[in-house]
Amino acid sequence: MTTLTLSRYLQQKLDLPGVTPELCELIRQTGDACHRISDAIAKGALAGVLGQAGSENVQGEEQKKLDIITNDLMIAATLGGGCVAGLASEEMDEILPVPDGMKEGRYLMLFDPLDGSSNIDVNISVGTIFSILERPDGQGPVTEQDFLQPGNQQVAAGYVVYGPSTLLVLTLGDGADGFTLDREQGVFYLTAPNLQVPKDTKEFAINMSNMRHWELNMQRYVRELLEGITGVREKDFNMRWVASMVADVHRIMTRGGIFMYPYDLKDPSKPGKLRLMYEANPMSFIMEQAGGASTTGRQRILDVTPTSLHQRVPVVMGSANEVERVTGYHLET
Ligand code: P6P
Repeated sequence: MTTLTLSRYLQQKLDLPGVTPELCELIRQTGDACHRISDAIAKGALAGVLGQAGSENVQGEEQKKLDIITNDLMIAATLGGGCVAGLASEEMDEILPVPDGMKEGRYLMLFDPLDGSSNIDVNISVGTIFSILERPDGQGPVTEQDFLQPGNQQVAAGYVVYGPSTLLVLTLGDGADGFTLDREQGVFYLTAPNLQVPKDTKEFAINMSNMRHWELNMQRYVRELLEGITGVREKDFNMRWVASMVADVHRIMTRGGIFMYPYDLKDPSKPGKLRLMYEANPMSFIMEQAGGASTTGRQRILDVTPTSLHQRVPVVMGSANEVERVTGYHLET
């Protein structure tokens, strides 16, 4: 099977509006970082990279050693690469502008360097998520406000899932394509072109332990899934929950499903657990490009106007007909 490398694929995309050599170079740099991340994760305990780092991130979450290692790898591969004006990460309180003396590029990249890191110590799949925006016109150092663009402004987005194999799923706004890493060569090969999410599904993904904290209509919707043909639904459903968004969403990208981390009354100050800028937005862009849908339960996630870098949103994404059904439940706050 003569398969296309990521580099050749990107060259072929240059004729798309909005795809520039700089954007392609940034994606190549990110792919290189994810190759190194994959190697670090694969070594696990042998590299002394497991366990707690003894610090907390801006979310107040315990940081794993690999959270910091992977964040450093993403920065090392892109900050000085001439393609970005700045970076933002789940693991960093504030944005990271390109330092003086380094070449500034036209893009902003936001990322979750190790999504699902609570799974790393028990050897369950984790991932990297990245979102790429154009820097707004303007002079001087990039500011946090420059990053606060709605998801519909993304020029590219991708995730890498570190599982039995290391897979990259990427969109440049012209569909979503899957690549597999040849670890010996350090090359991503196109292995799943033009991903299409089935419009219907029999599989849902949610953390059921939070059920009592959901809005009543969300509780009703999930109860109906559990009741299957014994209730109002026309079929029975299966459930999966990996607790790594990248792994759960990749399964849906591959065979359909609906992923929900809904509005949660446990802590009204946090309307959901997942972060808009570097989890929900990139995954929603990819999902929509593959024919899926993604809402907060009330509105399209890509149309949410950001107010802060680490803000959270409720997420309902996956097979379009099922997402539409949930959103139609007129979830009341
Ligand atoms: P819970 C990982 O910590 C994460 O941000 C997502 O990757 C995942 O979908 C979710 O949180 C899991 O949350 O509450 O089930 O542990």
